Amino acid sequence: MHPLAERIAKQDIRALARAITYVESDHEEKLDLLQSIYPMTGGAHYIGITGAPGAGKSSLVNRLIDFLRKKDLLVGVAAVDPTSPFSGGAILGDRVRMSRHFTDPGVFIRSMGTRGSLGGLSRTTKEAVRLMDAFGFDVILVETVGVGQSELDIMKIADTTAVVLNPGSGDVVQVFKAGIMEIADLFIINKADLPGVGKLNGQINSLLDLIKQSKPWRPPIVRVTATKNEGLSELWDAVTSHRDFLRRTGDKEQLRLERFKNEVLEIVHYELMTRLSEQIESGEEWSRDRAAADPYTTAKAIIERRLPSMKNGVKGGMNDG
Ligand SMILES: Nc1nc2c(ncn2[C@@H]2O[C@H](COP(=O)(O)OP(=O)(O)O)[C@@H](O)[C@H]2O)c(=O)[nH]1
Ligand SMILES: [Mg+2]
Repeated sequence: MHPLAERIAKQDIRALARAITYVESDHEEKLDLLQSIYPMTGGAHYIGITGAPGAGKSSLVNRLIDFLRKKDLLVGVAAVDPTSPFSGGAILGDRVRMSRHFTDPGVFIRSMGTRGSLGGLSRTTKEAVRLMDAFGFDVILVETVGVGQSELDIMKIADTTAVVLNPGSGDVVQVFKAGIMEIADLFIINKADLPGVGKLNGQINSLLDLIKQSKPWRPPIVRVTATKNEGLSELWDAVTSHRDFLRRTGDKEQLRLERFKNEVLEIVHYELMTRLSEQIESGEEWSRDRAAADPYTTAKAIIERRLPSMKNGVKGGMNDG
């Protein structure tokens, strides 16, 4: 077992932080480490929280941490929102708001994405969440801005995906266009202290009628005012109902299997691409085929030459266990 994995198993928080740095920096022992911690995962419930910048995701996460800590649950947070107060692009007020959690050993907050990672933000985040799961957090919150494909990809790891909307903002249309509606398990109308809650509720319901007809789970809509700490228990009830639904219907297994498959593909894709890109950039691969003069022929030649050896091409330790 990787020594960091052993320390993570003993709930050594410094080891967890170090391990996430390994993941972010594509450390050469990263795959060994992830392989070691994999059997320790599966205990946490992953909650993705997505929504436009300013929707109140960080405020909500902050309140949820308090709420869950009162239930004695261990909470891990991965913040992918570059503007989130956890990530350093922060406004002072938010930092102060968050800071009390830093002294609580039952809370671990890590911001992702400010560092560039070769593996891409979504992969790095998944791996960080895995590490937190192995550590033994009961609930892992992933905050992300719902804007691009990588955010959508991040949400695919969540057991429960919550989409945060605000009354009077019109962002429900954006959410619909971006395909986020389909992945939502739960809608949070945050800033329910503002006018237009009923209207937004109606809009969400109409859009749900359009897309969700065949699904057995209809995403509930909960109203929250994060700044006043209102609606948190309703929100948690909705999350636990969804969790129970997943367990009852076996969808959780299905989800994990689906995830497993996607992850294998991602790892294979990434490992092959990195190796091949290195060779191509150093001229090892493509210079041999340069005479072919067009990129298609050259690419084809490279693929044809590489394919037979692919089964031996993945970094050590990946295919022996
Ligand atoms: N009126 C109102 N404002 C809120 C509420 N929740 C958050 N805000 C404010 O919305 C702004 C953006 O919040 P933040 O949590 O940083 O949003 P994020 O970008 O989605 O993480 C901040 O000024 C918050 O104080 C709420 O329930 N009601
Ligand atoms: Mg934020």
